[in-house]
Amino acid sequence: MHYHTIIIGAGSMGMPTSYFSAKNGHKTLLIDTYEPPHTFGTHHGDTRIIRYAYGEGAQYVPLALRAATLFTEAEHLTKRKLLEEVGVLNIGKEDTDFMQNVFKSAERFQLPIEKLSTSDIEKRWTGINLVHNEIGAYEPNAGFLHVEECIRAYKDLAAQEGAVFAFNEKVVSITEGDGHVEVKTNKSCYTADYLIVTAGAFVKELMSSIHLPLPVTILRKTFAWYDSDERFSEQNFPCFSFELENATYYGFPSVNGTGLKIGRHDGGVVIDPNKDRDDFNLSDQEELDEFLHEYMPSIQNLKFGKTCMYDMTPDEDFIIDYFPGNDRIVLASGFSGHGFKFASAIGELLVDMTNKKDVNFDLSLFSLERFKNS
Ligand code: PYC
Repeated sequence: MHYHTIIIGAGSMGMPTSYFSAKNGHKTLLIDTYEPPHTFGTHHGDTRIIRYAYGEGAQYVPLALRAATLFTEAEHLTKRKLLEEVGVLNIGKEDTDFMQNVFKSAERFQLPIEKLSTSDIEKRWTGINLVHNEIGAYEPNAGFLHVEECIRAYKDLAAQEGAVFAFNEKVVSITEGDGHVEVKTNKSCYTADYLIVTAGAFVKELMSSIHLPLPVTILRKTFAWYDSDERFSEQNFPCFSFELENATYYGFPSVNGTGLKIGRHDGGVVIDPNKDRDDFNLSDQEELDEFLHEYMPSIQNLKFGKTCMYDMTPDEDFIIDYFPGNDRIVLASGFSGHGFKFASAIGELLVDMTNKKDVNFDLSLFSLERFKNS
């Protein structure tokens, strides 16, 4: 069977990509080893932060703003609630690159941001205890996305636009043909004019099968929910990140009484994504407890923890590029634990890339070229 576009990987990035491709009138096939939403990739765990005054660099801001517009559009089209504007509070020492970048991003793009002192923060959110002279950057219109709902919304939209799903099919080979690309799965063989690979943690093995080694490391990560009182509810508490001297933590208010959710962004253990991950364990909990003990001391009782995966690049910037020497293949990978918020905009731009349309974003940060000498 021949398609205009085949997308491998129906998770965070692939699902919206299939919608934008089909909406463009392209005969679109979306392949995944499982049927999303599921817990085998990088799109589970209820919530992901969406923020615009970007501490990782101002180059991300237009992409984040476009993503919010598209998620909101998808909300209206599907009547599913995707984005909650509960605010995001970034906390750290004023002189860190991250905090400086948050303020620079806000200034450059005229984003609403409040600069808060230690005592401002402690008075406003009495569950927080700051001990090292940290300051805050509060972005009131940022918040979080309901992850699985986002996947369901784009799955519905893609189906409505006529995208074909090949779920529960595992890709076994990709072959570059003359003017086309061939994809074999354990069940069938497909060809297409264009291939978009959004295979998350499985990208590395797929790309190495067509001789493109990627500097992407797959890490086991953990996050957990804790009992929390009304001060930490989504009505009263924002999403947060703490950029500490030796660690970065992030978290979410208690959504519908589920409890405060927290995770550690840095660190993690290298794993094989094809093997079962170790369950959330005591040492995972200790890492979170240590942070909570110091910064949110009233939070003490773990409810439950989960594990997930990050596909990390060495510089934590994404990979969004054409396959070297073949612009029929587009690659989006290495989202390094902070990609979900951009998923809708990335879906749209990947389709623009296959259409050879001018992409409205500066993608130089995401090029494969940057790894050339490493
Ligand atoms: O993008 O805010 C974020 C984030 C924090 C941890 C993982 N992602």
